[in-house]
Amino acid sequence: MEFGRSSVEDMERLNMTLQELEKAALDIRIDLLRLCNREVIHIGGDLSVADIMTILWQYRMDYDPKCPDDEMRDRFVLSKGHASAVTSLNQAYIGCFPVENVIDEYAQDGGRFSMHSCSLVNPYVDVSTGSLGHGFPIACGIAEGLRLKGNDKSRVYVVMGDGEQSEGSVWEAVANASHLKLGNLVAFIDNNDLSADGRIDELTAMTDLAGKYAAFGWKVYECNGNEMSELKDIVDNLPDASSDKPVAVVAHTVKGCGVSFMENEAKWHAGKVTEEQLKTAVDDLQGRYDRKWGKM
Ligand SMILES: Cc1ncc(C[n+]2csc(CCOP(=O)(O)OP(=O)(O)O)c2C)c(N)n1
Repeated sequence: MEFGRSSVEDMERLNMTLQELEKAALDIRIDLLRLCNREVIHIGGDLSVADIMTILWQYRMDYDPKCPDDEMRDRFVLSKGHASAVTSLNQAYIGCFPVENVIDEYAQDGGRFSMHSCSLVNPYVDVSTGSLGHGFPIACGIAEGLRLKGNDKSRVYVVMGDGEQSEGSVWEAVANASHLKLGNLVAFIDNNDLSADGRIDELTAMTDLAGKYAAFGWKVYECNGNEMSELKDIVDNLPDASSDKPVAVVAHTVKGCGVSFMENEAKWHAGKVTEEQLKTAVDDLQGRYDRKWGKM
């Protein structure tokens, strides 16, 4: 594999250990911070969802960057489209393009890496997103389309935010996916308790998401979405794509996860870090990893 420091060949990928996955998530977070030193990015929600994105792109999804047109591959929809930086970096780590291209070109006019995921400029993006509440219904349509084509192998993975759950279109799709028995649909909800400008429980009534999805007939998992072992346990044991209940993973996360001055701070929904803040952030992230796995 040519690009990405944590890139692995397909056959090796499913043997990735927990430590390798956590190292991959550490590398992604550090690259996010490097990028955030150059450009304003949605850093809070990129950091909260980094473990979910790492396990999906670098471990779970059947996705060969050499064959993006393969009908039998898994599909991915970033419904919280503002987390495009963490998505592009993970795509880079599996070999879609060099990591440094993402760092250098993100948010540049005419570039492949826009502030919100865009399929017009990046061939590895299945659906353009950014307007919250749109990607998820489209993911349901793709899942139904796969069924109609007789494809009972591919899954559709979709990642949403918890603030996004206040969009009415989300709940139309939740009901419809259950009605259509879309067991090939796996929805991750990055439940970091914060929207762009405050706490979800103070802004809307969209709490107890696990209870809500279960009430609509979904198979629901709840976990710490910043704990790789819990995520791995879930993605290792998903029901078959041919099963009859859509799957929701309500992943409790921390906005700004891993960076002391960003954690649980709504003001870090989007922003840029100074050189000094970058150093503090990288020390925080590296220290967190070293305390768990020992110094590299
Ligand atoms: C329809 C729509 N309304 C408003 C916005 C502006 N907006 C961008 S991100 C965001 C907060 C979303 O919160 P959440 O889904 O929890 O994302 P996260 O905290 O994980 O970044 C909002 C309101 C938007 N992109 N689309």
